[in-house]
Amino acid sequence: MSNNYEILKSSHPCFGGHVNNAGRIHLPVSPGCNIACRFCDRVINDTENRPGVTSKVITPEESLSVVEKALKICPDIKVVGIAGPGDTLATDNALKTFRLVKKEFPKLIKCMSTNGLLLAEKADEVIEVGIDSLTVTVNAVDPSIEAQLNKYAVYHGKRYEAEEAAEILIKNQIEGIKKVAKAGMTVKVNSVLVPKINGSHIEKIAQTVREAGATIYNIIPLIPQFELSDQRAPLCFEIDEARKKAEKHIDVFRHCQHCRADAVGVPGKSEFGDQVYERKLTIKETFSHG
Ligand code: CLF
Ligand code: SF4
Repeated sequence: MSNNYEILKSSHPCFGGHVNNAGRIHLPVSPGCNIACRFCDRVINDTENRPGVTSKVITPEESLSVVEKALKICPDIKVVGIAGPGDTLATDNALKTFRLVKKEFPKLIKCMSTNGLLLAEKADEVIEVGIDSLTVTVNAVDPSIEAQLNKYAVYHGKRYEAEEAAEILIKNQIEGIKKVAKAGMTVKVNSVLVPKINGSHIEKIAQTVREAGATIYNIIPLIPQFELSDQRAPLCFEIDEARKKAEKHIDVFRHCQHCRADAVGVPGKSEFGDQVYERKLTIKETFSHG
């Protein structure tokens, strides 16, 4: 089935719509995570601008008034995205929120981001809810590389470590991408580029996810922190090289802005999160869209 990539290209800031100044609002409704990326600081705070960092988690019901308020402040918003601060499929909050948003704001594009651990088993529900664009963060397709990037996964109530966790994660990501792409959903894959760990593996990831049905690929430079604080961020030429290799297989998105999980506005151009969320809280929690 063909997907809606051509429509997203003009209206979704992360699928090409940045050229039209399309905006997005992130709803931080997903609190917990089921994996443990070694670069994930699991923080909720007011001061940092990093992917997935947020000030507080809101409920699916609260989301509606938040979207209404955001649209008044920033009419350029075309996309409602959920990208954390934890994983969107680890709890039911994200899908519940999208159901409510779909009813109240049928014209807004529904964009979800997940680590993919539960994507294969939740694919039918994701399809039924009518997500318009799905991002899966795939940092490796080889378990020995993934194990250096992710410490463990909690899957069906059991904790799996390192390579065993990586095998489950990768299998479910690829199977999940295949299922939703086959149903006509446009899938973007994000990879966090850690030069010394997956730097020479990017082309393989791009090729594998393209074969599974992904349409577009985004390379996010590592922000060295937490267990990967001793790793360095990629240099410009390394990002460029990785993009060129990926581009042999799949369209590449080059305008990622490392958004917070409660970002509001046109990425890289305007930010209204302070006004919309009245950021007040500083508490420890989880984060996502890494
Ligand atoms: Fe948000 Fe992500 Fe949807 Fe975009 S962000 S959930 S796909 S609407 Fe976009 Fe921000 Fe980069 Fe993400 S610029 S961090 S890729
Ligand atoms: Fe979970 Fe996202 Fe943090 Fe990874 S980066 S541990 S997927 S919240």
